[in-house]
Amino acid sequence: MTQTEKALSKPVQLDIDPFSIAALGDPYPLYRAMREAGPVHYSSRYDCYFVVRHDDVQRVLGEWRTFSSAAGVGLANFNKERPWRPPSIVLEADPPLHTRTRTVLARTMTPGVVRQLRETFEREAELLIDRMLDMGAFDGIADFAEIYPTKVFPDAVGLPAKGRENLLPYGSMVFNSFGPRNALTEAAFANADAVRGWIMANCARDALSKDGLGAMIYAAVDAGEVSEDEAGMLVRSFLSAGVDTTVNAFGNMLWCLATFPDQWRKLRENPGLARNAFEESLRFEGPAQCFFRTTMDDVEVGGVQIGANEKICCFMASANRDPRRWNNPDTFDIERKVVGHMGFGTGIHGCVGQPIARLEGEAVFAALARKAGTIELAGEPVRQYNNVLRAFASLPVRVTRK
Ligand code: 4IA
Repeated sequence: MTQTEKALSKPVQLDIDPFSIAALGDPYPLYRAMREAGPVHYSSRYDCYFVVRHDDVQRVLGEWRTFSSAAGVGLANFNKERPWRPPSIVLEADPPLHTRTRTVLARTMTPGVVRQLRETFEREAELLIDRMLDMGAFDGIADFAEIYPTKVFPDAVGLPAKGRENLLPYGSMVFNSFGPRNALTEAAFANADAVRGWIMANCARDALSKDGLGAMIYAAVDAGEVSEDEAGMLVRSFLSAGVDTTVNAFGNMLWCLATFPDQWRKLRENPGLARNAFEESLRFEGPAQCFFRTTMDDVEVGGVQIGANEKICCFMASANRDPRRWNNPDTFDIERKVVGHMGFGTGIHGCVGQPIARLEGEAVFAALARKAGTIELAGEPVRQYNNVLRAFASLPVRVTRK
């Protein structure tokens, strides 16, 4: 027996369903059990491997040649089944296509662009927080988390105001589709044709303002970097990835602040911690729990041999709680050194919108820290179940002014 043969072991057979309602409601005990049982798990239910430890997740997401995104980053293998929509030309793509499209997207998120957006984002954040403080008691989802990201980012993109109620239903379709076809996916597609129709119509050059991030994408057509159709697809990426993610990041962060009063006190006393606090919430309760890759070859992961054209699910949210990487991983600590968290993913597909997500989070939670005195839950939070997003349907909260 050679060294490598000796080192190889079988994946742990997984009979728990991480996409069941019970697991989605409280995934962290399952992640811990999986991390402790072994680095790689095989689910015969889904014919898919699960990777749960920080170093393995980092490696799989890092080695894009071996672990491809082009066959989809959900459970569906586009080599075997038809995707529900034309694949994203940035998310569901490998280099060189991915490199070209990402470059165009990234240009709309530079520090210079963020500097220009900051004033508006901060003004809107103040208005939002004043409204919440006037209400006193409110729903942290409908009255808070869903309000700001469905306004400031679409405004920045240059999307018309009419029909924006389609954004969240579309996000629900996109994110549920990364998981298995189950009752959640079914429900998300209830009004699919109308929702998809509005999204596609509003990705067109003529639908968008002349001075937004959308127009910057279309400027890349004029410069010969992408085609007109590709530009529409990249605007679709903005609308797919840029709203539900921040909405649920806001809801989860608010839940953290209402649930851990010592951390809220620290933030209130030092609003300058808002940026790191938001980051810590992405480690601790990140909206994007997991994404998949497809193996391009026979490969070994965590001592387990995996064949070609197999799906691997990387649980970033488990990596974010791995005690091999983090001290007290189950503690929400807004002063933690949180670099290396995977709430934005990692590697070449790491969130391209993160400068804008951070701007939104910092603007809103710094304004909250400056203006609010107390934050507490005013009732039982209700979960929103989604195959890959950690989310609340409602979050009753009470706040007072400083
Ligand atoms: C796209 C992973 C998630 C945030 C995401 C969803 C959709 C797209 C990109 C990223 O449509 O390009």
